[in-house]
Amino acid sequence: TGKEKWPRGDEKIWKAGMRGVDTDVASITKSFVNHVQTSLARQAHNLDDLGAYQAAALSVRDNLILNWDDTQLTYTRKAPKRAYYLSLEFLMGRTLDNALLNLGLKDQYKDGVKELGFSIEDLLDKERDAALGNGGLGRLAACYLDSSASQELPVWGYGLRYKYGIFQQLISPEGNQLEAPDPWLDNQNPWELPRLDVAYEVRFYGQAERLNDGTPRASWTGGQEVLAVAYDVMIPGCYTKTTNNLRLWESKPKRGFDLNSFNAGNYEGAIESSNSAAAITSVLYPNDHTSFGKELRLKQQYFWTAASLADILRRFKNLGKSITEIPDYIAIQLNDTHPTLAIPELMRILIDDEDLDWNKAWEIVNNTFFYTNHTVLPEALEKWPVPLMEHVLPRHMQIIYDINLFFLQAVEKKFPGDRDRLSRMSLIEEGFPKQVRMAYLACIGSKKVNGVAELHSDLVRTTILKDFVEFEGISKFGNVTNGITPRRWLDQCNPELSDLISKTLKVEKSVWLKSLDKLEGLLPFAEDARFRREWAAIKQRNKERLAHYVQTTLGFTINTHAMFDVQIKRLHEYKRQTLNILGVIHRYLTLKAMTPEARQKVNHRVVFFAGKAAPAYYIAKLTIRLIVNVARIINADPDTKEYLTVYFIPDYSVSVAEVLIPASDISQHISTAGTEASGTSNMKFCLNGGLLVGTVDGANIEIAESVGESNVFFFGHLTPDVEDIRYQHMYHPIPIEEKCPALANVLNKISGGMFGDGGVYEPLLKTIRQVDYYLIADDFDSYIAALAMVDEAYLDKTEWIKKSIKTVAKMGKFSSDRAILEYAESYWNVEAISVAK
Ligand code: BZD
Repeated sequence: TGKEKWPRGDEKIWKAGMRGVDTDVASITKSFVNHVQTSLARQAHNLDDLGAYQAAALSVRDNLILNWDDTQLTYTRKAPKRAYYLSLEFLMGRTLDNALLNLGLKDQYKDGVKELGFSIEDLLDKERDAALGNGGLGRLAACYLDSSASQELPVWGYGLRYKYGIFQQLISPEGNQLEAPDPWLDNQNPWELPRLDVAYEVRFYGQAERLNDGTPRASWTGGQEVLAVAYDVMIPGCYTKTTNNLRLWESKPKRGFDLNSFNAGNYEGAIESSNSAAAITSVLYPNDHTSFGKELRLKQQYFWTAASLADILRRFKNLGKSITEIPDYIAIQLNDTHPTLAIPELMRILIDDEDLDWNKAWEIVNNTFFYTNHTVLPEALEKWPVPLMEHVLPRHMQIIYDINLFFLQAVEKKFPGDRDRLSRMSLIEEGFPKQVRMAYLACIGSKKVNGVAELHSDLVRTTILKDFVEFEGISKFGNVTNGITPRRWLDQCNPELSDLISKTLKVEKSVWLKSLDKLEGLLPFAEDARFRREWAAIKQRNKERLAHYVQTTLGFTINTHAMFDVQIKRLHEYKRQTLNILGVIHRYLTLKAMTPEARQKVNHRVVFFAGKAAPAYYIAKLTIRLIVNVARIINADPDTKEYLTVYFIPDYSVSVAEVLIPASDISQHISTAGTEASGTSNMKFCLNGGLLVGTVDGANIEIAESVGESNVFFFGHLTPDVEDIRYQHMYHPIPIEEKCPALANVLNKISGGMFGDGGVYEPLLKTIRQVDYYLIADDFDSYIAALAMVDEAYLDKTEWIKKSIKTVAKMGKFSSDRAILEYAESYWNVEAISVAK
C-alpha cells in the first residue's frame, strides 16, 4: 500500500540509516576494510587470501541482502502466483564471481581489492564449492534458480542444508577412487542467512488412527518430532534487482536432549535421539540413478517436503485467501520423484487439519503439483517398501492406499475387466515386500508431467508412463528441454569469449546474456578472418589456463597445441566412459603399429576424463582404475606420447568444469541411445565453441538440429534398435571376435596385462564380453569412425573454427531462461514482476 508505519521510533532516523550500499570503488574498499575489522575481527597486517575472500564476500552480500529484501517486499505486496522448485539437490558451485557479474560489480571489486593489495582471481579461488548435488539434476536446479531471478520470476527453491556435500574424490596410486568427506561449511558460509526463527516440527513414526466419523480424517500422534530450521541463500538475477531465495532446511532435535535420561545417568541414550535428529541433514546421498530404500533417505525426503509445504502454506495463509484458492497462488515443481511425498502430505494437511472432503483436497493437489522426470532407466525409478513407509510415515501410507483405491476404481471404470492393466498401474507393486511406485504417485498427483528433452519425453510417454497416457490423455505429458545459464557457463567461465561476443555483436551483455538467441548475430563473422583469429586465440588461452591448472594441481605438463578431447560426467555404464577409454587404447595400438613417418601425419590429441563414481558402484570404479592405468602407460610411452596422452582429473566439481569446458575442442556425450534423458554439459561445451561427438540421444539431437548436422559428429545405433539388439545378445549372441575384432583385440590387451594386472579388470571386461547391455561392441566401429571424421575435419583449421563459431551462434535455444519461461508460461501460469529500482 505504500503507507506502512515504521515499527517504532522516528521515521526520519530510520530512513537516514537506510541509504543502501554504494558501489563506487572507494565505498567498496571502505566496506571491505570494515568487514575485516568488525565482522571478521581480523587485522590488516595479517589478512590472508582466505580472509580477504571472506571480507569481499560479506561486502557483496550486503548488496544482495538489500536487493533480496526489496524483492521479497514486492512479492508480499503484490501477492502474485509463485512457483516453488523442490529439489533434494542444488549443485551451486561458487557464488562470489557469479554474484559480482550478476550485480555488474566485477570491475569495481577488481580495482578495490587491488588497491588493498590483493588480486580478485586469487580471492575467487579461495571459495569452496557448494556441492549439494550429484550431477545433472542438481546443477539443473541451480541453473533454473539463476534464470528465475534473471527473468524476474517469483520462484523460490527448497532443499536441504547438508552438512557434507558430495564426497571429495581421491585417486590412490593404484588408480582406485577413494572417498573423503566434504566439510564445506568448515570455514563459515557467508552466502547463507540463518533464520533461526523460521522453524517447523516434523513428525516421524508414531500411530495413525482413522477417526471413522464419516470423514476421511485421521489423527497421527507419537513418534519422533524433529525441528526444521531455515537457512536462506540469496539468488541474484543478472542485471536486475530481483534477488530470489533458496531456502535450505537443517534438522535439529526438538528439545536439546532428553534431560530425564541424562539425569538418570543414561548419557548415551540422552544424546542418541538428538543425534538421530541431526543425522537427517548430515550428508547428501552420493548415488545417482539407483533407488536404495534406506530409512534415512526416506526421512530426508519427508523432512524436507513437510517443512517446505508448511512454510509455503504459512505464506499462503498470510494472504487471507480461502484454502481452495491454493492453485491460484502456488505452483510446486517436483524435481524428479524425490519430493513426491509432498502429494500425500498436502492431502494430509487438507483433510486432517483443514477438514476438506477427499475430492476437494485431491482437486487442489492435482492443480498444484508438476512433475519432472529425469530418467527412464528402470533401476533408477524410486520405489519405497511398504513396511518401511508404514513404520516411518503411517498416516501417509494410509493416504497412499486411499489414493490408489480411488485411482484404480477410475481405471476400472474406463477399462472394465482389464486386470493386467490394474496391476500394471497400481501405486503398489506386488512382491515381497510390496513397494510404492513413486513415479506413478507423482504422475497421478500432478497437473502436468514433463521429460527433459524431446526424445526423452517421447520415451516417458511411450514406455514408463504409457498406461497413464492412455488413461489421462496425452496433453498432460509434455516436454521442456533442459537449458543452462549463459551467465555461469559462458560469461563467467569464458570471460574473453563473452567480451569478444559483446564487442562483435555491439550489444551489451545485460541484453544478450538474457536473450541468448542474439548469438545468431555471430553467424556472418564466421567468414571474417580477423574474427576467426581472435576466436582461435581465445580457445588457445583457455587451453593454456587448463594446462596451468593441471600443472599446478597434478604436476603434469600438457601439450596445448594438441586437440583437447573431454568427457566429464558421473561415471556410469550407460554414459559409456568405457567406450571412450577402449577407443583410446585402440588409437594407441594403431599409433604403436605405425612407422615414425606415418605417425607424424596423425593429429595430436589429449584426452581428459573427470567424474565421480557412486561409492558402491563397483564397475564404475573399475572404469576409473582402467582410465588411470591406461594414462600411466600411454603417457610414458616415448613412441606415442607426443600424439596421445590421457588425464583423469580427480575430484570433478562445478569449478573444475568451469576450467575444462572452455578449453575443449571436442567433448564426448556417448550414452547408449535412449538412456541419457537430456545431458546438459553437451550444451555447455557447444556454447563455448567445443564440438560435440555423440550418440543420437537426449538433447544431443536437438543440439544437432540447432547447430546443423554438419557441425556435430554422430555415431551409433538408434533408440528404436537398442531393444532388438539386446534381444539378439540374449538369444543369438555373436562372439565379440566376430562382431568387432578391433574391440576384441583391445580387450585382450587389457586381459593380457598391458595396463597392469589384467585380472583386476575381468569383471569390467565381462560386462562387455558377455551381456553387453550398453552395446559397447555394437557401437565400437562406428565410434572409431566418428573419431576419424573428427581428425579429418580438424586438419582444416579454418573450417574447424567456422564450425565452432556457427555452433555458438545457434545455441540460443539452450539457455535455461528459455526453459524456465516455458515452465512459467505453459505449466505454472506464473508471471514476471519487476522490483522497483
Ligand atoms: O538429470 C540427470 C540425467 O541423467 C541427465 O540426462 C539430465 O540432463 C539431468 C537434468 O535433467 N539425472 C541426474 O542427474 N540424476 C541424479 O543425479 C540422481 C540423483 C539422485 C537420485 C537419482 C538420480
